[in-house]
Amino acid sequence: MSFDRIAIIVCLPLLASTPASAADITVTMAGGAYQPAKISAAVGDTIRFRNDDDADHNVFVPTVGHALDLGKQEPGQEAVLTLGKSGTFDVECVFHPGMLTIVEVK
Ligand SMILES: [Cu+2]
Repeated sequence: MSFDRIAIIVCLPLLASTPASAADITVTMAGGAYQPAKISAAVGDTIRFRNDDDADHNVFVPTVGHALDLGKQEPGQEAVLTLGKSGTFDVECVFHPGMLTIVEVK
């Protein structure tokens, strides 16, 4: 394999997944709450949900058109959500009723 080919393979994923203006937003999960409780973001941004707690948490979106479930985040783990389209949706934790953050994507 030539050096040219190696360079192309290394660079393509970076170009495809990281628009120059995309933001990387961190949301913490601790004490039975997401922080912040309301998030404004743009299409292409990523939200990093980080479990800073000593209990398991979850990222679950029930909102029609945005529904997803990122599974369980154990203490110290994080889940990354890339925002693919505009709209407003709720993020809930299936383990803790009332744990909520609202994401507005422009
Ligand atoms: Cu939780």
